[in-house]
Amino acid sequence: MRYAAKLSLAVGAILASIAGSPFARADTTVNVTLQDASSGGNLEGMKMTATPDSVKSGRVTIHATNQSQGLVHEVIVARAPANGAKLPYDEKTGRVIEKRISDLGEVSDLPPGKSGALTLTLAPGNYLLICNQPNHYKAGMWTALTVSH
Ligand SMILES: [Cu+2]
Repeated sequence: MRYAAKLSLAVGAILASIAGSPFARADTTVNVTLQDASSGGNLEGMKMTATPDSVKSGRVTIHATNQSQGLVHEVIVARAPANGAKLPYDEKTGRVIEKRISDLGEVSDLPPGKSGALTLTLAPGNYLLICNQPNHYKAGMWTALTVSH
């Protein structure tokens, strides 16, 4: 074997070992669907689904798709309050009080049928994904995301 070939094999082995290390994890994508009664099926309230709903820490892309036929939806990523407490909520506006939550980023105001994405670096912990269009959170448009080590 010629020296150059040996060298490239060695480099390949090193790259393979890096790829297998926890420092070179591929980005993770969480697909989030946003649905209401206009989306088809027999959904009465509103629904947000995250797939998967549990990921490893690091860079996570939230890819949101609004499957509604008529309503704007959105996804706000927030740290879940400690000890299972509820998010601060304003009954008058029908919205979670955004300035009182740890809002890490959002895919805002997605028109019906549209998709959008957001990439965040998430530490281990419990997160909530919510839609904060008026009354949507209360109608069930939120879901949990767990980030592990
Ligand atoms: Cu919504």
